[in-house]
Amino acid sequence: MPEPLISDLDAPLFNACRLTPQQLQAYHDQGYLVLENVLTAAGLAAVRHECMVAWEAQKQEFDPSKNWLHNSLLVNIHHHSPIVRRYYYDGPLLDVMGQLIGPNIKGATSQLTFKMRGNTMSFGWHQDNGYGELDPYNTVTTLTALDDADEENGCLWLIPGSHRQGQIRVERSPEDRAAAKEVVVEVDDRDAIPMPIRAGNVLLFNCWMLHKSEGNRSLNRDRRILFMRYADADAVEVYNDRRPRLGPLLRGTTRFPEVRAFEAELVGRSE
Ligand SMILES: O=C(O)CCC(=O)C(=O)O
Repeated sequence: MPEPLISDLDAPLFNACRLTPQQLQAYHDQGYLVLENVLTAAGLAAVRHECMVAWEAQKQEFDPSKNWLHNSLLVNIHHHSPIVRRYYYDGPLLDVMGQLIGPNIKGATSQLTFKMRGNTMSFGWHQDNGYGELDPYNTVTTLTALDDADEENGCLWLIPGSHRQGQIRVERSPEDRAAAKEVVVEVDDRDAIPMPIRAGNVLLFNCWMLHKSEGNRSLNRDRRILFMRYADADAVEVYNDRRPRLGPLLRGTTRFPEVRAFEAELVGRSE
């Protein structure tokens, strides 16, 4: 059962964010950043609650014979949770995306990536742009921790500075894509570091950052993450004849009418 939601309905859910010049420099040098307390305590409780209602309605127990899509992902979570939708469309991360991407921003992905206790499946080293190459190459992945995560319960690992290698192309057939087959990159991981994170904090990284995670080996702690990816509003799918990635236009403008129209009614924009 999802935890009951006991909260002050007027309490703020999110804290405003703006990167300092030092944080911007660190992002460009190292390819990642951690932002603290982006969700308030009330926001964390509310997001967790709505995500668990959706998760429990749609997902079954961990099944080692099935793939990560079945066991760990719930896509388009913003369709199921009004609070996630607010956070994805117009939360404090949008100001940060303005600093990292520019004035024209669309949502590229929203999903839960959950490793509940007992889910011992790992994700191999990959770049998020390896799962679907978007151009321009300034797409940002944001991972909002809904639990404290560490090595025991399957926190992320990354290789600081690895984004400087640029796009690593791994052959993927249309069948691989349709089957959501994992993309695993061979890497020299001597400089890899675990990224423990506190619930309510956000890890964000560049689309070329090499990252992975191990299984959740804890017997009593889940590892729940809200994954949201943002792109330039004109970003195209290189693997798809450079057609525009369809995603909600969240800031500014785009040259693609189909992006302007995408989820316009949900965003609250009239076309
Ligand atoms: O949820 C995880 O452990 C890995 C998530 C990840 O690497 C991704 O979704 O790109």
